[in-house]
Amino acid sequence: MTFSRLCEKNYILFDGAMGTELQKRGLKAGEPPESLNFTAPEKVREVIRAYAESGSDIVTANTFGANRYKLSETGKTVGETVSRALEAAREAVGDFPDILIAQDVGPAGRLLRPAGTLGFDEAYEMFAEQIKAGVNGGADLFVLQTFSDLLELKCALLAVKENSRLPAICSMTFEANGRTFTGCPASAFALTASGLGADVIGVNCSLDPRELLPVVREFRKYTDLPIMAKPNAGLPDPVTGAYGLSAEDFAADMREHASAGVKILGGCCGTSPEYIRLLKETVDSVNYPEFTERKKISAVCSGVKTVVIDRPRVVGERINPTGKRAFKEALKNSDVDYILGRALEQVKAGADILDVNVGLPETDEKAMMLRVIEPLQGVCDLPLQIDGTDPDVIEAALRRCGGKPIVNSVNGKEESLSSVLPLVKKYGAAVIGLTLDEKGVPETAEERFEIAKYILDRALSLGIRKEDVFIDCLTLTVSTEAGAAVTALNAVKMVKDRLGLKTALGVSNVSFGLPERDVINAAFLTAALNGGLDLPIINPNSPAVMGAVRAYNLLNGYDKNAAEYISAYSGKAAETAASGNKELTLSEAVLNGMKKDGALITARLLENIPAMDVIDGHLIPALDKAGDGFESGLIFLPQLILSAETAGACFDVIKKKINSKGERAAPKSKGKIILATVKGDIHDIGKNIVKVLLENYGYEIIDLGKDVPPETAADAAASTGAGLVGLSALMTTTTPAMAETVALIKERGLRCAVMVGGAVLNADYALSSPSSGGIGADYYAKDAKGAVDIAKKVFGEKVEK
Ligand code: THG
Repeated sequence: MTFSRLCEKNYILFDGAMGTELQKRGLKAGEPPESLNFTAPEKVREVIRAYAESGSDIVTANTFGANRYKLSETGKTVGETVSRALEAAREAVGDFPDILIAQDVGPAGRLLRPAGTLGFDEAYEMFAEQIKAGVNGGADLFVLQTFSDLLELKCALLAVKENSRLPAICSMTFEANGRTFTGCPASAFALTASGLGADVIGVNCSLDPRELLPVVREFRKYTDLPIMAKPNAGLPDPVTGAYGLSAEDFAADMREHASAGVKILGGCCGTSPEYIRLLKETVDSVNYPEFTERKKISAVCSGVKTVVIDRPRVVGERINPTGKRAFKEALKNSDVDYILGRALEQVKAGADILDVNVGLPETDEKAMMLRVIEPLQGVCDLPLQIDGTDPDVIEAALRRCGGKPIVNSVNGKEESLSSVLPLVKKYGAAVIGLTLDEKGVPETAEERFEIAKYILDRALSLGIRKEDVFIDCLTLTVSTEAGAAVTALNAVKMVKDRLGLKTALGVSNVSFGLPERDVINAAFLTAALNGGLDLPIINPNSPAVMGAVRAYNLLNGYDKNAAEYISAYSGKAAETAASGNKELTLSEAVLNGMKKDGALITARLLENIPAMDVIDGHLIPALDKAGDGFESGLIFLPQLILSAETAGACFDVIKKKINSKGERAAPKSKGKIILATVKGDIHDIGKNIVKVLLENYGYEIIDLGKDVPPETAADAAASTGAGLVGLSALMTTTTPAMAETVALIKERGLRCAVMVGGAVLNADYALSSPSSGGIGADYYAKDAKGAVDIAKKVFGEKVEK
């Protein structure tokens, strides 16, 4: 059986949970499930066998965490673990010849830069090792699942594509807000993974079938690929560990997924062979819905934001050294913060997409591109447009873009077509085609149209979608070419009408060499938009030019109730009268994770105001703002981490200043808090979020890490005199260790409060006494924000509602 043959079936049945099934069979808390491939392979076989007997078309080998980082504690190599796991799976399904075996590939377990410390190349090597082991061990396909960072998923998928020819199912884990934990929306995932050559787009874990239904419906708008859904069986009961949804309810709810056109159905945490058996009965009684061709859309995205090009979208041109002395200096000095500043400026001014050009003679363009692209995606959430001619530079940038970027550009020259288009195809990008060829820029619109047609044909022949080809009919300057503007406009109309393609134009080119350029740029832009221009490449900081875009959108019905227009200009007069300058504030630097700027602004502030006032009046409010933004979903974890780091850099400057004056050393923290994931539990992601947030609010955190024994926690509470201890547990099996830790702290008579949190707890269970089966904590933190409120209460601060 092959995967493509399997796709001819009505529905494809996946399996259910591996982890919770192995726990039932004695997997100890904290023990890597992959160890059982060696110590108890019969249990692994038993689980897989049961899924085969329940009707699974695909079963999963016990390899979810089989990567070099997570296996380090087992003493086994990736190669031997993967090969053992695949062997166990093969033995288990021996007499089911049609069942496929998927190698399970989970995330690295460490965050990628800029939010974490793991480099892209390092992560790639890690995934490649796993994939090669799977190929050698005879896996039939890969299932990359439970990912939350789109860049990490991309890294893993590239490792599959570049080291095997096997199919890849890509699945991410979504929260109730329709985004992953790092802020990736369903649309960005579907666009990016489809472009990179995934075979299936899916969702697994975290929520129950009903909660995940909107996510799979959203997938359908952005991809034609088969869709997979493997929800959890609800949430576990904190005391019994039983999951909320029975097998019957789960199967009934999954019927809606089947009717919505989800092709591959299975389960995640809490589901068992019984769930799969009932799920099979369900799908056997539903007919896969007639696949209606979806409306073709043009769209690009970053790892956290999708931009659909269904109306004019502004491409900011300011990350470009052309004609700018300061920018050239910044490139020569590798001053990344300068470039990030230009990015933020444009985001603020209303850009939808950012063009990134760091090419300068006598500098290493590729090195610079690599230096810029990572922090750029940390501070701004817009999709990028990679501007360059060197295929090496373009590819380097494409690999590290956590989304679907635009390549700017390819042109009609053979050399360009044959080197750039394959990259566009491989990385699933969109591309701007310039209407010039070996003979230069044609004088007539007709000839430019012919080149556009040729570029489109070449793109289509490589399998690039028509919707991803944008044509730039080339703006030349009217100062030397009287007919330049008219020719470009005529060509735009022809490309729109006859080819139906989206169009781009470097609008500002039109006015090179003339005074008051914005006057010309704005007028040309309006004419071009009326002629069908979709992607004006402009300076969004120019009020006249941005005004032309806003007015066009309003006049053409894209701006409902004039909401965008009003929000851009209301209060404008008051604002310009009051401020006058546009200097970056400390708050902006912190919120955008700009360490160097933050440090500089702090130093400047310290020249005029006392250190404590800089902290209380500037830094703490900035951190509060970041915390608020995170809670209300305006910013996401990577940005929160960056802003915490930036605040740290600012504190360092303040500390130095205070020390040099012989004043009191470190700024006072609002209170000391110990955090730990309890013994037996290796999930520290929840604890880490709480940590970041508490630090953001100015508390000093002593982080004991994960798998922390009760004694260690109690000892630390005693020796540090912390006023609050926070304990986290994510598995039902580790809540007893939590109760033990609380008991020990109380037993020793330590004067600190204890708060507990984690997905498997509820207030009742957390706060009730151990004698009645509870944990006996002083406080229950429902989420990270709850932990902050508790800290405020404990340390005597007002809790805002
Ligand atoms: N088509 C496509 N891409 C492009 C262009 C295009 N990318 C580059 C360019 N043209 C669009 N970007 C710019 C960037 C800067 C300027 C014009 C277009 C510009 N710079 C001033 C100068 O050179 O004098 C500097 C002004 C300053 O110092 O602030 O005008 O056509 N696909």
